[in-house]
Amino acid sequence: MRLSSLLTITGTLLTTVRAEIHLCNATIACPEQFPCCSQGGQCGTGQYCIGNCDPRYSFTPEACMPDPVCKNTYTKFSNYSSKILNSYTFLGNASAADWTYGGYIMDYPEEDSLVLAMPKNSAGTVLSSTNAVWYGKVSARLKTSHLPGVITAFILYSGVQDEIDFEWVGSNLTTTQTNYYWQGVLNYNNSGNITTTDTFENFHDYEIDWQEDHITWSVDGVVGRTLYKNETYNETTQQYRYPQTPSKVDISIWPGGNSTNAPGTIAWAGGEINWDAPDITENGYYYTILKEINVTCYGPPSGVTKNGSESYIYKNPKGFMQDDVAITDKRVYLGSDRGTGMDPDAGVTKSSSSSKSSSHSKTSTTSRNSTTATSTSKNSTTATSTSKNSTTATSTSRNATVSSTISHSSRNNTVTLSKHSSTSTVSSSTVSSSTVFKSTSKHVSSTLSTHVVSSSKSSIESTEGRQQIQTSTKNAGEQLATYGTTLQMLLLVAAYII
Ligand SMILES: *[C@@H]1O[C@H](CO)[C@@H](O)[C@H](O)[C@H]1NC(C)=O
Ligand SMILES: *[C@@H]1O[C@H](CO)[C@@H](O)[C@H](O)[C@H]1NC(C)=O
Ligand SMILES: *[C@@H]1O[C@H](CO)[C@@H](O)[C@H](O)[C@H]1NC(C)=O
Ligand SMILES: *[C@@H]1O[C@H](CO)[C@@H](O)[C@H](O)[C@H]1NC(C)=O
Ligand SMILES: *[C@@H]1O[C@H](CO)[C@@H](O)[C@H](O)[C@H]1NC(C)=O
Ligand SMILES: *[C@@H]1O[C@H](CO)[C@@H](O)[C@H](O)[C@H]1NC(C)=O
Ligand SMILES: *[C@@H]1O[C@H](CO)[C@@H](O)[C@H](O)[C@H]1NC(C)=O
Ligand SMILES: *[C@@H]1O[C@H](CO)[C@@H](O)[C@H](O)[C@H]1NC(C)=O
Ligand SMILES: *[C@@H]1O[C@H](CO)[C@@H](O)[C@H](O)[C@H]1NC(C)=O
Ligand SMILES: *[C@@H]1O[C@H](CO)[C@@H](O)[C@H](O)[C@H]1NC(C)=O
Ligand SMILES: *[C@@H]1O[C@H](CO)[C@@H](O)[C@H](O)[C@H]1NC(C)=O
Ligand SMILES: CC(=O)N[C@H]1CO[C@H](CO)[C@@H](O)[C@@H]1O
Repeated sequence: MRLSSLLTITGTLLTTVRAEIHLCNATIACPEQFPCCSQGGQCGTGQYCIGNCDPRYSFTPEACMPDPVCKNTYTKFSNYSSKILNSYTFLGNASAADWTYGGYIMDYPEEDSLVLAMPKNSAGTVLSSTNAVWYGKVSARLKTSHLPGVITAFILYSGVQDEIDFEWVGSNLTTTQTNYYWQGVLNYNNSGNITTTDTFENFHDYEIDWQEDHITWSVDGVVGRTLYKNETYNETTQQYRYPQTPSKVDISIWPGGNSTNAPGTIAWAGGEINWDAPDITENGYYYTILKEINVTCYGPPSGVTKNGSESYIYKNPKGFMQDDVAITDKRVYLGSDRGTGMDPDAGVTKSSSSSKSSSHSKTSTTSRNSTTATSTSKNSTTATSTSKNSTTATSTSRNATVSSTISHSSRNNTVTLSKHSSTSTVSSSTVSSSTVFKSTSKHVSSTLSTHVVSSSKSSIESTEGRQQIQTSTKNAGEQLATYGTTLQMLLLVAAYII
């Protein structure tokens, strides 16, 4: 029994213009104007073209920006939140940061850690590496979330939906689930369990050792599962259905048991989530505590096409297997949120750079005019200040009455960040409202705003259920077009496997 996938699709519609959504999937690629297909199955520019842009369903594979090559990192998340960039404004400059986030993060000095939070009714939080790994060893020291319906995940995930997973279901804290996917194809027999002591109470080291011919999943240095590539051969298609393409590292907390999810997902998640559990009423959120992540790169496979050393691309228009990947010096960042792999500097104003830091990647759900600030500093400012400024920018330029429909807040828009916030600042992704969350903790002065994560960078643990996703996205799109006012949409689509 196991999961699959969570997809958080979020978008902003900031105009009164009736909008049209372009969806993408195996049968429909994105149009030229919105060439990049996000994991949410939506077409857009900017953030849609970096991160986990899917080259298979984009206008052309080149619409997706190349992934920055693997980089050895040893990150201690102690007092680290200010170094993590907001994925909503991040345009791919991996030299600016090793990690981005969507959702809610805060420092937790007491345990020298970072809290990934999931306030009431929210989609949770995802932390993503800015560099890809193309074979390597990735380990994380963390305490998982707990209670039914609450999922913590640590995964490697590629644009074509190759995926290697650790997942924890909050209703069973002694089981660590492992799984893998090849190109998002469902397979009901790929999961496996590792038994440990309580994952909520204890820090454990979880390691994925991803090599060309095998993968091991380890807990505290003990291998709990091994998968050989040769076990994944499909006779019919004569393919190794083995994760084999450059992948980002994601750590996330998400509501598998949210009542709006598919019944099978809720069952897998251990039941419906209780949004009035003490975690919510006392802390203001469910949480995962992250202490450390190490990434150790292995070299690329022998025989790889190498025309540089900076980035990974797919060299064949139709092939997305190991042999289709090449290493180049192609640029990895966009000049603006209008940029795409075909024209990274589209939308960059020539004369001078604008000072606004607000950035909404352009999608087919937003009209041209909704992107007020065309420029985005390559190095986004720190998450906190970015969100503050963009809040201001957004709410002054628009009628930023945030609809209460997506208020993530618990009691009367107030989140009490009591447990983890003693001296920390709270960062959250951008933002259309500055008032949805206000910390009441005397130690936290910052405003915690609702988050809007571009769908290209949202809590992506996705693999399957594209059809469900398509359907839901379309409905949401219609809704947006109908309301036609400043409105944020947050849509969680989760799919499941029995
Ligand atoms: C981005 O950040 C990197 C490293 O912090 C720095 O070297 C580079 O100059 C910055 N670029 C811009 C445009 O600020
Ligand atoms: C969770 O379900 C509630 C309804 O119970 C809904 O309002 C909310 O949007 C859902 N959250 C997510 C992230 O799907
Ligand atoms: C990360 O690497 C450091 C240095 O080698 C090591 O001390 C630490 O235990 C590692 N952490 C994890 C989670 O693997
Ligand atoms: C957790 O899952 C394991 C493996 O399926 C099972 O043996 C164990 O009984 C479960 N524990 C609880 C508390 O459900
Ligand atoms: C793994 O454990 C979960 C309970 O935590 C159980 O439902 C599932 O069947 C187990 N999977 C396998 C492959 O044993
Ligand atoms: C797969 O490869 C491993 C290691 O090379 C070997 O031990 C195993 O027997 C092989 N399995 C199959 C099914 O070929
Ligand atoms: C092999 O691929 C075919 C075609 O996609 C599929 O129908 C079949 O189920 C696969 N076999 C296995 C063992 O996964
Ligand atoms: C954008 O705004 C300009 C001027 O404010 C207007 O002329 C134009 O029609 C608008 N375009 C869209 C797509 O709303
Ligand atoms: C936006 O605000 C202006 C002035 O406050 C008001 O006249 C207008 O009707 C509002 N538009 C919407 C869509 O709420
Ligand atoms: C918010 O709720 C708290 C307790 O739940 C209450 O004390 C406070 O007065 C409320 N504030 C507002 C503005 O309603
Ligand atoms: C792709 O999306 C279109 C339009 O939403 C839908 O008709 C079609 O069934 C989808 N195809 C797949 C394979 O999901
Ligand atoms: C670019 C920009 O407007 N930066 C401002 C962000 O907000 C802080 C204070 O909240 C200002 O000091 C910055 O100048």
